Amino acid sequence: MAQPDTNDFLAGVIEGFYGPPWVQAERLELFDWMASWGLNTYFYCPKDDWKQRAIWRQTYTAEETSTLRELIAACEQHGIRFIYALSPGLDIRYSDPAELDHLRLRFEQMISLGCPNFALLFDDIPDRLDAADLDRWGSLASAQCHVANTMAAWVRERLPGARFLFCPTPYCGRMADARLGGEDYLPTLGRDLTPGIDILWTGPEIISKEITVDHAREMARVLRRKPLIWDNYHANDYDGRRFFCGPYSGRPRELIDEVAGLLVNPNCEFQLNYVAFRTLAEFVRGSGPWDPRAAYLAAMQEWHAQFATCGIPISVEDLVLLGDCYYLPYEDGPEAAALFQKLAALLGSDPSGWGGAANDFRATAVRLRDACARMAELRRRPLFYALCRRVWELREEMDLLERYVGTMAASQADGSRFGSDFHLPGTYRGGFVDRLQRLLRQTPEGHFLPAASATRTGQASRDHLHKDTPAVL
Ligand code: GDL
Repeated sequence: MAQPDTNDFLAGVIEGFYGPPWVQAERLELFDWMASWGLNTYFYCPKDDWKQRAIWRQTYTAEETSTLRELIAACEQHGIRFIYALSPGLDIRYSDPAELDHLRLRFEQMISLGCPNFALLFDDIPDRLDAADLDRWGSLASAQCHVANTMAAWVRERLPGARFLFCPTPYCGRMADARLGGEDYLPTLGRDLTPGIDILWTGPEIISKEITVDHAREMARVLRRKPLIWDNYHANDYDGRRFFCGPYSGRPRELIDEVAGLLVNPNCEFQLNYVAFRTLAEFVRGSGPWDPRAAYLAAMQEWHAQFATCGIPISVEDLVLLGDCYYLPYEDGPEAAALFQKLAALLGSDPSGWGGAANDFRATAVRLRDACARMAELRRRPLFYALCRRVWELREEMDLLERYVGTMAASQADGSRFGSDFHLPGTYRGGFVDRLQRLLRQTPEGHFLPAASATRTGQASRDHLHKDTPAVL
């Protein structure tokens, strides 16, 4: 298998999520990590840098340009390729020449700061054209190709070696199947987008569990170039309760030969991305079959150095147990999976038959609860701040469940009589959103059903709903 020794293969990080962009100190730390691990690309496109997307026509202020200049220079010093993107798709009028002037103005501003590479992104926008655009271009794909080809040519006149990236409106298999962007969007792109412009692609899904060689080859055929993977596997902007510190996985090493690069768009919280980046670097630089668990355990050993506390130390074993609870979107780590299985087995059976299994569960639950609590003692405060809201919740659940199992095992009493003064209705699992979430349930196949229909055969389900809808907020 050819290794991406040449700098042509893009391997690195996209700052491309929704929510607060990273701060400069985090980006500078990122570049140190990347340079020492051999990741070569940083792609700047935070969705909520509002001049990137919401008010893309406005140029940067002096203060903003100085931040960007510093960022570009830091990349250069670290031997990292800096790519800058604009996302004009929310309201661009493709057939209005003044819009191209706005794009040129911004790119000009970025070139003056030393920016070497550019991108135009058309993800997450309305997939329709106004009447003038429809009349002029006939399709969204043609309109976008016109803008991207014009801008790529303009950039390359000034920077002949520049890389130019394009993100389509349908950017994953599911969107393409749903004909987002109109009939033949992707074939039109393949045909009309200037060769040499890279096309970003997230795989079969927005958050792809797997990206196979066959999938990449099929996309290369349609797009007439190897896709450049925008990998959302570790992104957590869509769910504020989770983060993902599992290994880069679900992609075989052979994929490297089939794509123009692998760029990960990770957790919003910079501090929580150590394992994501470290294992990506290992994936890209190593050879032979990929062993995600081994890569995870090795990365956790390293990340552990950042978990020094001002109190009782956190062991690597405890960190792995905690990390396993926040593993990957479709997968718990094995230790979290085992803990869940044990608990589910206990709760599904009569306490009189629990025997040693109760104490077994309780020992792990206490370990996990205490590891969560100890995060408050981390010396690296930004790491604690990134973790605290999430591990607070896990700690609460572990505490409750451990006491529940303990009480039941001791008294072998009826479960409904167990109460916790720390978990009262309205404050525990309270809130409007939580109640909304319980009204609709999702089947494993992805269909949504009213929660009441789960047991619609009787009144029981409706009673259950009323019980779950506390008067206290
Ligand atoms: C997306 C967005 C991305 C976001 C991610 C995860 C692309 C091309 N765009 O659809 O900005 O962070 O999902 O929510 O992936």
